[in-house]
Amino acid sequence: MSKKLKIAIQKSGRLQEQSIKMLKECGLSFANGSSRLKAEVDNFPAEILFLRDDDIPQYIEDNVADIGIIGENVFIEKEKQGEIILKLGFAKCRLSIAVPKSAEYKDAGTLNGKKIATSYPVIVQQFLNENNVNAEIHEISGSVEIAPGIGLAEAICDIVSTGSTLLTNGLKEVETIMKSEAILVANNNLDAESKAILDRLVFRINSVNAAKSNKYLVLNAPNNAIEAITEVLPGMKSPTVTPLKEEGWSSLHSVVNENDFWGKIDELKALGAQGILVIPIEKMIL
Ligand code: PRT
Ligand code: ZN
Repeated sequence: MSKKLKIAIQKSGRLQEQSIKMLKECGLSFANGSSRLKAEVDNFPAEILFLRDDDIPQYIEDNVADIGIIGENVFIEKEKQGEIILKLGFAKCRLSIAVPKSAEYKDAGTLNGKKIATSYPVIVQQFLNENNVNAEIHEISGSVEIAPGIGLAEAICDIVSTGSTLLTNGLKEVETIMKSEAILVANNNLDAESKAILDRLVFRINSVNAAKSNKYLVLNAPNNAIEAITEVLPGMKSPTVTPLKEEGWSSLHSVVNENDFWGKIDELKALGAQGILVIPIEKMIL
């Protein structure tokens, strides 16, 4: 039997839906019922393991899984063997220190002698060491934000996304100690066959992500503007130019990055482009 790459993803929670979506966009076909632990992939040499996110780093270290999708915060906190292969761009958040709204806070030194409640003792300790702060870490596994209110700690360190949880609990964010997003992690010692399958998967993820950040652009332009428009549109190579039936006019096809998209459109219009169409790209093979 040929080798299968064992891919661990979160069984349920914030990472689950987008992890599944990304693998499916990469063409992997598998069943994803919430009650299952494992699913075979029909059309790619892989199987999916559905696990608690906190357990994934250990499973990767123990070779139960070869790769996994988890929050960078969890990967750093668990201090397990493994290599970050890719940042995946979803589940973005930050790990921050927060204190009661009324508390005075100047800098990290303010935390000296204080008690900090968190589910991330390793990351918080690193932060304290870097800042030469001596504080007591109180590890709790959930509802960290209520700790100051019930007298358990003077500060907390927790994941923040919109900030509304802190706000409703009368807390203010005073330090961001790490930024996080979903990452693809792999065991450091994959054999050659598994590594080759991983490379195929990474190639597909990159193609899917490149497609998401680029748009296919079609426009009409007078022939005397083609030169100037080509300067604005680098495209994957150079734009495709085809003549229109109307004398002196051409159609140009190109790819533009979403980051500078509106800026490009303004420039193109100013150069005489008309009938501009913007079309999503499904996959972009780099
Ligand atoms: O059951 P399992 O152990 O698998 O899941 P879990 O409950 O441990 O994790 P889950 O699903 O809540 O989060 C998984 C990962 O998503 C985290 O490790 C982060 O990398 C990432 N992530 C992104 C977040 C958030 N955004 C987030 N907002 N994880 C948690 N939160 C929580 C946070 O703990 C706080 O309670 O949301 C609240 C803050 O949100 P705002 O929007 O009010 O600031
Ligand atoms: Zn968890």
